[in-house]
Amino acid sequence: MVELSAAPYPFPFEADRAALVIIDMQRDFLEPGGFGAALGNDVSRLGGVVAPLRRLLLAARAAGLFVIHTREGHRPDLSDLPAAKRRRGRGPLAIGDAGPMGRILVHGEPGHDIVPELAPEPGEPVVDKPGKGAFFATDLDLILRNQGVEQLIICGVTTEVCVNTTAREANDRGYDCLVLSDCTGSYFPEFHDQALRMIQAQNGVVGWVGHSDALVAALAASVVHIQRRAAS
Ligand code: TIU
Repeated sequence: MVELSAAPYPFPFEADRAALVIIDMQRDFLEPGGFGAALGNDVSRLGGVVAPLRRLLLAARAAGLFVIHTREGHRPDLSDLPAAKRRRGRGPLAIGDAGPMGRILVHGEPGHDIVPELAPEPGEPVVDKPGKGAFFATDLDLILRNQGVEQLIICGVTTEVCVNTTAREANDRGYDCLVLSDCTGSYFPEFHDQALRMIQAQNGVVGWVGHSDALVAALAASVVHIQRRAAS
């Protein structure tokens, strides 16, 4: 166990019980012409997350930490898209409409892909999620429990929407969550700050907030490849 600097108090990191969960680092949220832009957002605000998250991802792979990616999106026939989700927030383009990166937030389209810098490697599960939370209507919980995971390092976008929803879902399911401030991002800086405050408030009512520097250092210092415990 390594104590990582975090708020509201150090996070007791146990690498063999932990997973790095990377939320929705998709072109649809980070690049012009996708879902984020269709909602009226300045997508350039998320760009700063890629470099620190890539550094962490490479450190996690080198150390053997379990890595899992999520993607928000829908079936091409939109049968898993609630009518309310399609109606709400629609700008010039709605979910399922054709845009410059293909149909907005639809499986298999270029915009649905994870950005190349963070592309999943073999052995890293990719969970497709129709909602904001990564546990809703997915097999994420099953995958994590099968791997003996009890701690989640949560990164990705956006801090107050899919990251926060996922942290809350995970917290209620009994996982300890560490959310990394520099590896999460929002279209709204004030929402990013407040979302992180909400997680750590009340002595960690949802979890911990830390920085990737501490985790990267801990992973780099691990002399042996992490031996993950399989669930018994
Ligand atoms: N709109 C917004 O900030 N986020 C989303 O719709 N999805 C995710 O956060 N992934």
